[in-house]
Amino acid sequence: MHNTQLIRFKRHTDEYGSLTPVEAGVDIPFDIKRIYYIYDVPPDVMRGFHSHKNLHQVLIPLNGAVSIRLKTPFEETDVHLDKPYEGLYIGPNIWREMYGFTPGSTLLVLASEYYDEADYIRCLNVYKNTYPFTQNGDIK
Ligand code: T46
Repeated sequence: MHNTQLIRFKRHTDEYGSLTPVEAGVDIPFDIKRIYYIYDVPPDVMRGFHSHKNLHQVLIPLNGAVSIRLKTPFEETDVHLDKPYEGLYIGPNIWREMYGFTPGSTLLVLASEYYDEADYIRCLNVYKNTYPFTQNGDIK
């Protein structure tokens, strides 16, 4: 989907296990100002339901799995994350909903900015009405 991308990181695997390095500006298309992680999510809980005005993020399922529903006023797609060597980049102006967290899963998020509630749009109608692009990607 527009303004989102699956990123595959390097994997160093041998008989002692696996290691995945993640470098800002190399594997991640922004400087990382904040990390947070989501865990202990009960079954059947959905999270998210918002978009961001300026924030860039990469979501990495460190263990377990989670599904992400991505929406714009014109597109919708679901991405299943279950590999610790794959991350989902989500740019600004994309609505996201997270669901299907497996028991014991941990979702790591790398973010381009410090936490700022003013950057969130948490109402789907406001999101749709203020979406800055037309269907063919031109600025409104
Ligand atoms: C996103 C998805 C993938 C903070 O105090 N600092 C933080 O850095 C964050 C991210 C959250 N919070 C507080 C705000 C709320 O009181 O933690 C509480 C839960 O946040 P929220 O309901 O926004 O969590 P999610 O899982 O719905 O969304 C989070 C991120 O907020 C959001 O940016 O894209 O994960």
